[in-house]
Amino acid sequence: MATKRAYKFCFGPWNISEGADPYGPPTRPAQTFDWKLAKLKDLGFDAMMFHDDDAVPDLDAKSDQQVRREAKELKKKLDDGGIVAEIVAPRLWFDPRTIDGAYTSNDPKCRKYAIERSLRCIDVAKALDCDLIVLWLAREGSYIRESKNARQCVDYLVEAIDAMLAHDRKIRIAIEPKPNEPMDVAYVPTIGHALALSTLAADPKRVGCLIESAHAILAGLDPADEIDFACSFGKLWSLHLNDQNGLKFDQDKPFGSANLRVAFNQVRALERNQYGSRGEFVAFDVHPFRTTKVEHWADHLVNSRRTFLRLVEKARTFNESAARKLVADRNYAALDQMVLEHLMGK
Ligand code: XLS
Ligand code: MG
Repeated sequence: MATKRAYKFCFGPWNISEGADPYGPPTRPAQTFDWKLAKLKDLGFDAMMFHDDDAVPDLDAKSDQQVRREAKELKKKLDDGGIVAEIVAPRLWFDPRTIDGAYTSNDPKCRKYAIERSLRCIDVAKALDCDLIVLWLAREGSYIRESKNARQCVDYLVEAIDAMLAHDRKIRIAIEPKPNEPMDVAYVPTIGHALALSTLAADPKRVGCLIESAHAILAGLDPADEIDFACSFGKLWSLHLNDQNGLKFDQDKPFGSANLRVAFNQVRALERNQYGSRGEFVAFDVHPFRTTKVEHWADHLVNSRRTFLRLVEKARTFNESAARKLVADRNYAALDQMVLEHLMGK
């Protein structure tokens, strides 16, 4: 590879989670935000990702003025620690008004709430000097196909995106697709859907995407191809690397933990597209295992970064000219083995 760029890394407070799952309570005690921020600094990460209410807890109960004041206080705390806010994402899946969808709820009052909440999220981002809003469209889809009009829902999504773009002329929106969970079927399941949606927005230049490895795998896709696809349009503005063992619940495993070769190919795709050279961050949307002890609480983050950097080395030392010869000769059996040998250390 011609360039030897350094990557910048981040994670969110939710990535130091307490181990609860739908079948059992937390296995680790809750930690404060300040503890998590200190941990992020100690580990040498560069930025933090936020949901709007990670930045300003309980923000629905607060006035606009109070939200802005608390966001400014957080900004000072981040500045003191030399940490930037990479993204802010509206958490649109917890409130009772988002039970049947946020932007695509059948109830106009609920849709109104979702848009207003998203505009407040932008105010929080502005106070944090962050111009990138992530939309994980958690409940935009259906449990029962006949319960919603999918054609209408596309218009609702565009209406919400346009309201956000109009609220602040500087912000950009990165759509994070996921095909299912919590929904049976989501309206924006892949990067192709996200980018198609962006063309309907009032200002398509300000709508891009975020790829999460596990979400692509859940859609039956190879995340490396999703990366190349998004980069072909200049639209990959953020990235959630993690891993996923097949088609089951969203696992958010450490990067490379389930399939090292799939991880290698993601890194190779990032390298060839020079991801990061326009200021983009590599985020790890990973969770500790339920079994993780308190003293190993951040190991999944450190391990993900270590694996990523080892795979950058692997991508940069991959014998590209030998690979090209095998491709020209259509000797894919040898190419296949060459990749395995390279990953196994030869
Ligand atoms: C959940 C999502 C979430 C987003 C931010 O699966 O990945 O963590 O990244 O809202
Ligand atoms: Mg994510």
